[in-house]
Amino acid sequence: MKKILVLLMVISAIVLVAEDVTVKADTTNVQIIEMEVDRHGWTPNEFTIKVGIPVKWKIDGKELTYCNNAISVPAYKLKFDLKEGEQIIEFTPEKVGEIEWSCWMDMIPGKFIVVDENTSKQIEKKTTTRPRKKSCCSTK
Ligand SMILES: [Cu+2]
Repeated sequence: MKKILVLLMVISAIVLVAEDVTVKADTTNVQIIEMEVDRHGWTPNEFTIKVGIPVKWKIDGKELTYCNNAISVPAYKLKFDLKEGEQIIEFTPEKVGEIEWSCWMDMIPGKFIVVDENTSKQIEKKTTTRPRKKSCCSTK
């Protein structure tokens, strides 16, 4: 009898844990990406994100210049000023594909690669980045 009780407790504990995990997955349905900004540009400057899931874009402004002090993401109609220290920009990618963005003057490029979770395994992760134009932010 005791054994059965223990077994029941173990089973219910497992069920509880399993439920807890499900709830967590639902409430933390957000993807966080982190980026640093200095006079050389963005680090990293390319992010793979999942379609349909809200993104929190944590930006750490370490060294702002005339050039890198604002970011424009035309595809998302997003344009915002950067400030020293941390800030969080939120958006939700609605479509799969490559989203190119840059500093406000279109000099320092960055990219989001938006993937479908179900097909993301088939997409090769690119390690190459677009060449950076030197004229803009390396004067300091
Ligand atoms: Cu610029």
